[in-house]
Amino acid sequence: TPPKIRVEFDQSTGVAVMHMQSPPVNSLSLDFLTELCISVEKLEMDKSCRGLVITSAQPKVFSAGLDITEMYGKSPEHCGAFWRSVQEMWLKLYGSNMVTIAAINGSSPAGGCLMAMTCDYRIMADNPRYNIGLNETQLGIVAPFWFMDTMKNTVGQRTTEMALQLGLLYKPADALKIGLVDQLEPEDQVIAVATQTISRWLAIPDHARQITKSMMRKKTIDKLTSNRESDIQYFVNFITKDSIQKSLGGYMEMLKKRRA
Ligand code: CO8
Repeated sequence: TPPKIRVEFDQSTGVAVMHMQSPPVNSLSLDFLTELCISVEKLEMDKSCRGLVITSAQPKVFSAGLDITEMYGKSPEHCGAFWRSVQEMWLKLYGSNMVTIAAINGSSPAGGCLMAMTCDYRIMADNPRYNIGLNETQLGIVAPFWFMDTMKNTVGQRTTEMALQLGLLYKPADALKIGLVDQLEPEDQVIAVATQTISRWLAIPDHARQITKSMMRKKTIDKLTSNRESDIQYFVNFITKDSIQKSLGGYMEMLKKRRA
């Protein structure tokens, strides 16, 4: 199978661009997340790599979020392994020492939005057909506490409270208004502007910026690190419930019908 992640590293700038290329919609499967984590870890260990731009090689979609087929009709063991990989992705990206910028060149629901929110800065394509947000309640599921915390840290308590209950997906202009993204750019310029913008962040002494980032995020990260196993247990119990499986099944049907 072809790689689901393609990394371009520019030695002269110290910036890597990570292209997610898992057709059709970059859904976050166990395989995809495993590959992504290995890529991030490699870059993290490479002292010459100081910045990371995350973007999509798929048209119209940044990432469709968690791969629903990994949580539907699967064994508790599988669901547990899958959830551990979702945690791992978040821990690696939210805790990264690199400057990270999400170049959101398409829709970014749920886990896709989470991934974008782990970054230090978000640039989204100015296309009203795209949307971004944590829409979990629309699937009849509940965003875990660390999804909630990440959004709260990004847009604040009140906006998060409303967005999460209603499962809101925001068009780019509205996402900009609430601060869920930081900048809008024409679709074909998102990646170029991201690589330009990152130089402003890289102009700051690494150690000062890194310590600042880690101090800002430490409490949120520690909360998951110290509750990892119970979070997995909670997820497995929740997702394997008949009622939740039924909601997920219905949602997948809806996705397929909408297309037909
Ligand atoms: N997982 C698996 N398959 C998916 C997913 C997904 N998340 N999203 C789309 N697909 C499939 C579609 O079913 C479709 O399959 P097929 O070709 O067999 O019909 C194919 O991908 C292409 O999808 P579309 O035709 O819909 O493509 P579009 O370009 O029209 O739209 C979108 C792209 C906007 C991404 C659209 O597919 C979409 O809205 N997808 C659903 C996104 C979503 O709601 N994701 C939520 C996942 S849940 C999550 O991330 C957090 C869960 C936290 C769990 C907590 C529990 C405790």
